[in-house]
Amino acid sequence: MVLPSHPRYESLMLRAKMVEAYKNGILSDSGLIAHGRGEAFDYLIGEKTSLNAGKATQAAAAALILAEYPVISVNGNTAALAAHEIVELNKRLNAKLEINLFYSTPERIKNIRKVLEEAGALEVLGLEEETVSITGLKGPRSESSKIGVHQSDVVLVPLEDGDRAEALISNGKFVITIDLNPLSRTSQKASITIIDNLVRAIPHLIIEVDKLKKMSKIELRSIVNSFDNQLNLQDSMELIVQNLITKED
Ligand code: PTJ
Repeated sequence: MVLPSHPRYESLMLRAKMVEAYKNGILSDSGLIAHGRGEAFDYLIGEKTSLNAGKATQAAAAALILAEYPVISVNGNTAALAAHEIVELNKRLNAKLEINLFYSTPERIKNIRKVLEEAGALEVLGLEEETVSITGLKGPRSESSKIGVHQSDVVLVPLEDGDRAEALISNGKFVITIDLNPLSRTSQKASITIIDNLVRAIPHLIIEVDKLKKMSKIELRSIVNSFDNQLNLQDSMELIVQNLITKED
């Protein structure tokens, strides 16, 4: 048994949650590996929300509030780690929730739908509705719901794969991602990248949405326009370098 005093306690608890989600047919086998990569980057950023992640979260909240047709895309890792929080965020934004899987199987879609519905989701897209292929992508992951991602102006895609993120941008979407790796293609290509663990980023996003909802459109636009994703990613990389120099445990 891992004691709460263990320095990696929270990280190990999350790992156990992912193993459980894999056994329950929610997470793909590659999702476990992706989580391990995330763990390594989380360790390097200090396992806490950085100042620059806070700035990106604020800009993401502003963009999502301003959106005319916001959509939150859910994959296995997101459902396993933050189903309740994603559903809560979705309700605050009056957004659409769509299941989009890289390693798609009818069984996993069914299981993820159940997790989201149990977390309180009233409508889940990505199941039976008509789909449209995202230009520039091939295969099952190119399909997106006609009344979901296809119609969106702003899309939140946590832990997205690089090809899909790039294709969404080329299709004119404003793409917000959450990814612990500032070097990933998704991080580099997205309109706004939150370099933080999904389990910290979504609750912070909910708090920011609540705060910013009182602001005018002009103020919100100014927050989005003054955000520079490349500069923010650079800050995350500098944080990692600093931590590598000074880290003790
Ligand atoms: O559920 P599916 O079938 O859609 O598959 C989802 C995965 C994540 C397996 C798929 O999209 C994939 O292969 O993703 P990648 O290309 O491995 O990218 C995952 C990214 O998420 C990596 O850059 C990881 O560092 C990052 N990551 C992993 N865990 C977390 C994370 N970022 C934020 N929070 C995490 N908890």
